[in-house]
Amino acid sequence: MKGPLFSIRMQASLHGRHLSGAEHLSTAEDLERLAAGMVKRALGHMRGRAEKIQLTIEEVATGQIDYGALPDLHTYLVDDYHQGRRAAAAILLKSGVSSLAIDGAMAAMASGAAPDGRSMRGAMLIDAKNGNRLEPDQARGVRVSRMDLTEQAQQELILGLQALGLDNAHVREALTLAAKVLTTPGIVAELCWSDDPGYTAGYVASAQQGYVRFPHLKPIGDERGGRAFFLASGEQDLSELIDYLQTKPMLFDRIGQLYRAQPWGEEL
Ligand code: WAQ
Ligand code: MG
Repeated sequence: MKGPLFSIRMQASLHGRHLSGAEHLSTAEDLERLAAGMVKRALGHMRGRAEKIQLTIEEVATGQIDYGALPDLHTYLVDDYHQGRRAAAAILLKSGVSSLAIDGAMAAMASGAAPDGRSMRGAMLIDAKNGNRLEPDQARGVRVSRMDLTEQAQQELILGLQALGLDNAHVREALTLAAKVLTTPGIVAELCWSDDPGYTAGYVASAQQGYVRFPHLKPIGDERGGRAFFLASGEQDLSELIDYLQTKPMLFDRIGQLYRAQPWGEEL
């Protein structure tokens, strides 16, 4: 990408509540197209049409941008969300997250992790050992931003995902977000499932296992989704970690391996 880059972020709300968000890093020439796409998304969301749309565009200092690779992608087929959650828990346990922290994260996401029982706008921060929630604002959570794919990586990813019958914006955006989360010092793993009622898939991401997706992590029709980032130790500097997630610009210029779906086997 040539010239300075801009961070472009969209946040849309309906009835005073968060509806939809999106974030990209873009050249000046691409801003208009991206802005139009974001407005379209906010107006055509599955859960209703936005009443308020905020777009924020800020130039990013080129010297601050770090480059990296996307994690490998795996899909394990599960019969339903019960089996999906058990499988996701097994992967998290292998990644060093305690049962206590896993159960707490899943219970919070399943019942709506915000204080009003709805989905949060961002992610929970959870101590991987004792399961304590560490994000300063339990309604907002922490929003990861300022990450994207390079043009070339995006093309490669689209082709690779198409070959697996898996190319959609949920997968591309979640992979990119998870990639940045995995570069964050102090984060050992992530758990996510969508808040879109029609989209039941979710994933666990960790450095060792990559991006491991499951077609079912919640029942169809459920509007409660969320993200949990598991922290290695509650002793690290939280404000530094949050600042990294929100503001460190990361561009992914390489994709990882994209594996075909296989049945989940408890032995994995
Ligand atoms: N930073 C932190 N948390 C976020 C962000 C962000 N930028 N965007 C969304 N969240 C949180 C928030 O609590 C949402 O309710 C929740 O994540 C889900 O967001 O491989 O679509 O955009 O098939 O609904 C994962 C599976 C799909 C993709 C994830 O998330 C696949 C998805 P959504
Ligand atoms: Mg959503």
